[in-house]
Amino acid sequence: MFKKVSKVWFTLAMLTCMVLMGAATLSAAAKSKLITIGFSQVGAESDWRTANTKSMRDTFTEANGYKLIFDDAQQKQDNQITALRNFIQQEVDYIVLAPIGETGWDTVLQEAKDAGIPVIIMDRMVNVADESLYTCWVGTNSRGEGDTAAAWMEKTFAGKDKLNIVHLQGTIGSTAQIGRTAGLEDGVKRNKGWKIVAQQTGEFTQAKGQEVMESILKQQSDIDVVYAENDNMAFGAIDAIEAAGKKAGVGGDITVISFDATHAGLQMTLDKKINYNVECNPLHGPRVEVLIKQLEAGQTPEKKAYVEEGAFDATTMTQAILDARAY
Ligand code: GZL
Ligand code: ZN
Repeated sequence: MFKKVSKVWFTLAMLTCMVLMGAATLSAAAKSKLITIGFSQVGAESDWRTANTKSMRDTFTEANGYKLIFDDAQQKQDNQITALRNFIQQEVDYIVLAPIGETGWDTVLQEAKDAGIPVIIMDRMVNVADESLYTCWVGTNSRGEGDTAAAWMEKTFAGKDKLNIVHLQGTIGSTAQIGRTAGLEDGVKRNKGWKIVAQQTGEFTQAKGQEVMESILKQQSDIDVVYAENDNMAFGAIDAIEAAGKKAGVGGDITVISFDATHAGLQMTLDKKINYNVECNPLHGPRVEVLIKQLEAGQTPEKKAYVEEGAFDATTMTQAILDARAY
C-alpha cells in the first residue's frame, strides 16, 4: 500500500514540476518578446519628477510587453551619460532620456545612433548640432509657461509703478529654467517698474529653495513677488517667508508664483499661499508609449510633440478642481 501512495505522490510531484517548468519557459519565451527600454531619469528632486517617474513605471510594465531598465542620475549629467552607455552595452531596443540640461549630449547620442538604438527625449530638450542624434521629443513649452506667468503679473499688478521680484531659478541650463526665466525677463523688459532684486537657483528642490529665500529675506526688506520656477522651491520659499514673520499669498505681504501645478502645489494654491500656479504636465508615460508604438510599426513620429497645459489662480481654485487632478 505504502509503495502505491508514494508512487502517486511522485507522479504528482513530477507533473507539478513539469507544469512549473512549462510556465517558466513560457514566460521566458514571452520575456524574449518584451520591448526593452533603457530610461535615464534626472533624479527625484521634486514632486513633478516623482509623478513623471511613476507615469513611466506605470506604463512600461511587463504586463504591457516591456522590460524597463530605470536609472536615477541623482541630478548629475555624468551619471546619465554612464547610464546611456550601459543601455547601449545591453543592446536595449529604445533609450528614453530625460536630460538634466540641454548641452553635452552629442557624443553619447552619436554612440547610440551608431549602435542603431532610437533615442526618445522626454521633458527637457537637448541642444545638439545634429538633430538626427535623437528620434523625437515629447514635453512641455517652458517658454510658454513663463510667458503665461508674466502675463498674469501684468494683469494683476497693472498700474503699480514698482514691483520688486525675487527670482528662484530651477537647475541652470535646464529647458524649464531657460524658458521660465526668459518669460520673466521679457516681462521685466516690457514693464519698466518691474525689478528683479534677487536671482538665484534653488535646484528645483524645497530645501535649497528655503535656504536661498532665507538669505534673500535677510538682504531684501521690500519684496513684492517671489517667482519660483517650480512648486518645491515655492514650498521652501513660503516656509522661509513665514519664518521671517511675513505672510505669503492672497492678501499677504508677498505674492507667490509657482510652476508645475503638482497636487501639493495646487493644495497650497487652494490654501491661497500660492497666488498663481502654471501647469507643467509630468504624465509623459503614455505619450512616450505612443511614440514607441509608432516606431515599432515602422512609422515616423513627429519630431517634437508639445503637451497642452493650463494655469490655476488661487482666487478661482476649488477643492473639486484639486480632486479631479491626475497628479
Ligand atoms: C519641467 C521639469 C522640471 C519641473 C521641476 O519640464 O523639467 O523639473 O518643473 C522638475 O519640478 O524638477
Ligand atoms: Zn513644462
